[in-house]
This record gives sequence, C-alpha cells and structure tokens, in this order.
Amino acid sequence: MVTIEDLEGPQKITWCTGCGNYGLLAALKKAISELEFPQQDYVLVSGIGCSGKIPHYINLNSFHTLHGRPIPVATGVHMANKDLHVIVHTGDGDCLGEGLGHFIHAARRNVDLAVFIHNNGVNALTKGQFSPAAPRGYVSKTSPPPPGSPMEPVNGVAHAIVAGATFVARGYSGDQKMLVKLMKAAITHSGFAVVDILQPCVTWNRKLTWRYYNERTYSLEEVGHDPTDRSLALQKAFEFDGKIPIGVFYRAESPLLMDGLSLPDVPLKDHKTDMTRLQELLDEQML
Ligand SMILES: Cc1ncc(C[n+]2csc(CCOP(=O)(O)OP(=O)(O)O)c2C)c(N)n1
Ligand code: SF4
Ligand SMILES: [Mg+2]
Repeated sequence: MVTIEDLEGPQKITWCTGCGNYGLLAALKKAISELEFPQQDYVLVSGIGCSGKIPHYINLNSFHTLHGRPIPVATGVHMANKDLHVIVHTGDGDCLGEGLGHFIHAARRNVDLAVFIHNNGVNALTKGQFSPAAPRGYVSKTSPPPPGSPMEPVNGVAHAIVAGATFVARGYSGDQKMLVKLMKAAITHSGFAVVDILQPCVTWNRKLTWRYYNERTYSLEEVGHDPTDRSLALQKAFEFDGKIPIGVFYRAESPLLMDGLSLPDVPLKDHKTDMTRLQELLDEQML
C-alpha cells in the first residue's frame, strides 16, 4: 500500500500561499494512498502552468510536457503500456484553450485516462490573463472593462459530455472529501474520465474566490441526480451562476480505444524489434 509519506515530492512547493492547487495535491495523495495499486503503476502527465508543476510535488513517475499537449503524451504512454494508470493534470488554459482539440478527440476515442482540470479561470503562470474558462465580463489585464471578457466561456463539463467522455465530474478544491472520492472514481474508471476541478487562484482571480464557491457549490448526489441520464447531465452542466453543482454529472460504459485496435497481446513496451525483418523492409523500400 502507498502511504502519504511515500508520495512526498522531491521539490520545494512554489505555489502562492492560499492557492487552490494545495487542496488538489492533498486530495491526489489521499486518493492514491486509498487505492490499492502499486506506486510504480501511476504516471502523471502535465502541461505548462501553475497546474503543470504538480508532478514536481509528488513522488510518482511523471512527464511534464508542453503547454496544451499533455493529453496526446498521456495517450502515448497509455498505448505503450495499458496496465499503467495514466493521470493528466492540466490547466483550464492548457486543456480548454491550446489543448481543446486533443481533449475532444481523446473523449471521442474513449482513451482510458483520468484528466484533472485545474480550473481557475485564468492563465495564472503567465500572470493572470483571462482564460477560455473565464466567465463573460471577467476583468483582467487582457480583458479590461468595459466589458471585460466579451465572450462566453468554454464549458469543459458540457464539452466532455458531448464529445463522448464516459465519466464526467466537477470537483472543488475546498471540498476534500468529495474531491478524493471523485479522483478515485476517475482513476478506476475504465475509459476517458474528466474531473473539472474548481481551483481558486488567490493571486489573480478576484471573482472566482474561495468565498464565491463556498456560497454556491452543492452536491449533485445530495439532490438525487441520475448520472446515467446524458441529457440531464448536459442540462446540469449549464447551471453555473447562482448555484454550482459538484459531483458526478455523467457515467457510462463504452468500448475503449484499445479495444478497437488490433494490437498484439503484449504491451508495446515489451515488443522486441526483429532487426533482420526491419532490414528486409528497408531494403524493399530502397528497390
Ligand atoms: C506552446 C506554448 N504556448 C503558450 C505558452 C505560454 N504559457 C505558459 S503557461 C500558459 C497558461 C497557463 O494557464 P493554465 O493552463 O490555465 O494554467 P495555470 O497556470 O492557470 O494553472 C501559457 C499561455 C507556452 N509555454 N507554450
Ligand atoms: S498564481 Fe494563482 S494558480 Fe498560480 S500558484 Fe499563485 S494562486 Fe496558485
Ligand atoms: Mg488556469
């Protein structure tokens, strides 16, 4: 069994005091310590952003890749060894901006990944520009008043449901108990699992604060939401202003990408390259 101490990360944490990322890291460690998988079976993949630093703060195999690209890298890791638990940590800018195409296609393919979106409504690392998830009217240096952000935000939960993700949830960094439960469910889910996590950025975002979320969030489970009803899940995904639902929106079973590919039984990582055959193929090409 993995303990919280085993997961102690190698580097000093540089997130700002009070940042929602701390709650997210704590929940991830707790989720992993409560699951029964060995430590070496996890791989974290992150993009660039404050969110992207998380692999430095936890003792797991990891790949800190380019901004917008953690999902394709994670897909590659999974394809090479489908026995690993591959977890993507991505910012709202990373996932719903530059990486949105990857997000939608990975959902459509039902790649067996758990994707945790650190959703703070800003591009925090680059100093607080409004992100694709910022609400209409959100004021920042790059969306000055009036009118602030002049467009509707990308709705990650709705996009995931429409694109074909088979587990779609929203968590909140301030509700540890629920977040741990959602992370465990996403990691053990067979298929493309998304948890959009409300993560206050205390340095740049003066609207989406701890208080804002504490006053608005409510549990879908407590109001008897049926996560097998896709239309209802989509309807709930558009409820955001007055009250904000958190919990599992949608859950389904569907064939995995790997089921539809005629790959050999052994994982790609264990493949032996037949050098003689390879040379023959190269020679054929030269003719
Ligand atoms: C390919 C590429 N595009 C843009 C950038 C600049 N950049 C770095 S982090 C970032 C935004 C980060 O925002 P988000 O993904 O929301 O993460 P956060 O810092 O808020 O956790 C951008 C635009 C980059 N490093 N690489
Ligand atoms: S800038 Fe925002 S998201 Fe980044 S560490 Fe500070 S509070 Fe957290
Ligand atoms: Mg962000």
